[in-house]
Amino acid sequence: MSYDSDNIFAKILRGEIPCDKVYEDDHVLAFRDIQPQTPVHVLVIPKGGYSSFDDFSRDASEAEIAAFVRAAGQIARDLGVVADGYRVLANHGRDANQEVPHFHLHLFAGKPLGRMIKPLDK
Ligand code: DGP
Repeated sequence: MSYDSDNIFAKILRGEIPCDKVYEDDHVLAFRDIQPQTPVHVLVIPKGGYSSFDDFSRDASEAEIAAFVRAAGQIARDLGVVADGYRVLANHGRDANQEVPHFHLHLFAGKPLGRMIKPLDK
């Protein structure tokens, strides 16, 4: 899908709407999810215009990808969630219920998170 620069995270990046920022560098912004699903629920996004993990993994530069991965790990350390554990997750497309078409990693922590997905019915 082509990138929609009117999406809500593009507006956050342009400073048109506020966010509860937890981290920023040249390539990455991270802020708290507006509808947290866990006590710690942070969204990590690249500053570049990528719609999902699909085009980010294909088109982003090595520097953007490295910065993104390094930042996600650093954010978890800064939030103090490494010892108890955390989960990172990215939704792409319809079957994953991606709502915002700007690539983002969810970082969930702060309570036992259970199994990742339900087992398939046998
Ligand atoms: P996803 O389904 O993976 O596209 O998740 C999108 C997440 O974005 C969802 O958990 C709610 C969050 N979200 C939507 N709009 C806003 C907003 O304006 N501000 C913040 N901080 N989070 C938002």
